[in-house]
Amino acid sequence: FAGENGLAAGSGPLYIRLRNRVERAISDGLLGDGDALPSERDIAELADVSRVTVRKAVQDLVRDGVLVQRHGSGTFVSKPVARVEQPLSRLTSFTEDMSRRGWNARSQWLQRGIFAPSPEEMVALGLAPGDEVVRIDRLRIADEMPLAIERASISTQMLPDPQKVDTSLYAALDVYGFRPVRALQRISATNLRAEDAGLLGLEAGDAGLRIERISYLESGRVVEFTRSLYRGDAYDFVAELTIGK
Ligand code: 16G
Repeated sequence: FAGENGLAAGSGPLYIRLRNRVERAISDGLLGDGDALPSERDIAELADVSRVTVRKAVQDLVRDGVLVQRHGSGTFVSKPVARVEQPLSRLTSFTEDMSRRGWNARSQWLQRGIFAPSPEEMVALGLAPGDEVVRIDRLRIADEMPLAIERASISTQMLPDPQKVDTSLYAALDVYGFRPVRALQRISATNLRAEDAGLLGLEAGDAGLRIERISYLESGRVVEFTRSLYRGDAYDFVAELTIGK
């Protein structure tokens, strides 16, 4: 940050000169995507400016999205987030969506097993007392970027063995002949809680999309009840609109 002659040699406000210096360090590759910035005190010493000047330059770069500040851990160069444009009218699986884009889909398991259903699951899946439910909770990851947390509930009548789910839930359901053909989906805005944000690589309070999907078989029976949290900074849900007749 010091440069050959320090910042004093340039013209214009000091914090702007420091800001430009940081941007140059990024464009020259001295600081890469996701790299941590030195501490405020170290930058002040290196560039021979006050900490107030450093704070102003950093604030400016955070406001413009060049840097991100994480409480307790420091300031980092922003990583560009690839946005996913997801059509709202087609019933597809995460694995299919990602492979269509040439991305590699994988999941981190949060929970997988057979449980007594909650009242919410009983109503959504139309279960009777004594029925059991398979829960498949996963962090969905594409090309090593976490995109969504999905908590799927399926009746054991349609998915008797949760271990059969490898990469794709829909592929596993297909094996049993229970591929969904129609779904209802509700999308609402939410501020992520710390634990969910942590899994998604975000900060508590960041924007998320809460998505509830209920999928149906050709026969009209419900096959899947899934509650998801998608990253607000990574998803655009798009739909074609037509005028009513
Ligand atoms: C999609 C669905 C999810 C479904 C999953 C199956 C939403 C918004 N989307 O992500 O309901 O369970 O696909 O994907 O809920 P898979 O076959 O790759 O496991």
